[in-house]
Amino acid sequence: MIALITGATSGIGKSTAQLFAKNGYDVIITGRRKERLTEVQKHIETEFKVKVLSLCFDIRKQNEVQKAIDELPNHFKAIDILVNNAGLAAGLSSIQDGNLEHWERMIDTNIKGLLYMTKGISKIMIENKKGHIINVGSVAGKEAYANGNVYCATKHAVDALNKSMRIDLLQHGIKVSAINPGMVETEFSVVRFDGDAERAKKVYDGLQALTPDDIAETIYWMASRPAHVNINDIIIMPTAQANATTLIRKN
Ligand code: NDP
Ligand code: 8X3
Repeated sequence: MIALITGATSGIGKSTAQLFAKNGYDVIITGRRKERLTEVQKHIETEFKVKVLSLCFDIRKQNEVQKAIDELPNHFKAIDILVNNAGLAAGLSSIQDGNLEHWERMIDTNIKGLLYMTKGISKIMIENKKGHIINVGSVAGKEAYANGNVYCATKHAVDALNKSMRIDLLQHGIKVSAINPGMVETEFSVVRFDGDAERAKKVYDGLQALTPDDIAETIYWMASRPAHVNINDIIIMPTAQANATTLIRKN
């Protein structure tokens, strides 16, 4: 069995790749940071004794995505699971003050990157007559919150694409699912705040956020349902978070 996880150099993607490997899957891991990919690959190979293929590319670049897909070695073409995880938030500004580079980065990664991967891999899945695509959305794809504007829009797009690709791929027997998490403590907020680790830490102050392992376990559970069962959509939150903006902090 083979699982391809995008954005596996950190956070949710890294935990998910490790959990699939722990369960015997050979894994394809992707990301832009070469050393991180090598580190994750070595760890998985040593710990779980499965085959790992690292693909270093920027998901925003359609030519790089397609090249990586076209050059997949035969063994790794039999992809059972695609986890469309690579993504980010950049900034948290009101619409009139938005930073255009942030907007382009989120749209190009969260929507266009996911589309490039899905187009290439779904074709392979159709040829193989099997497959399951799991899209990592967000509570931001279910609700809009102040200053979340473009990030929320990209994750609403993921929500729409999740529903739509499920319809398109139904006739081919390809499952399509989404997981939409609330706060997960990863590098997400450091990236959102352009490397400001102090500000990022405050996001999780006084509450127990979800861990990347919590999300990986749920993704693996979705992927391991019987053939006749598909989980369309999950919203998963920390117990201390009722919705995108209603939280209980201890301090
Ligand atoms: P991290 O920042 O820890 O991980 C993001 C991953 O995406 C990294 O592996 C990064 O790899 C990859 N990535 C980002 N941009 C690109 C790019 N242009 N090309 C290739 N890979 C890219 O964050 P999370 O693990 O938290 O985020 C994973 C997903 O979960 C995202 O889609 C995010 O929106 C979603 N999410 C996160 C939540 C949270 O609270 N943390 C809540 C809800 C959803 P590299 O930098 O090496 O390229
Ligand atoms: C990440 C969670 O609440 O910052 O998708 O949008 S949130």
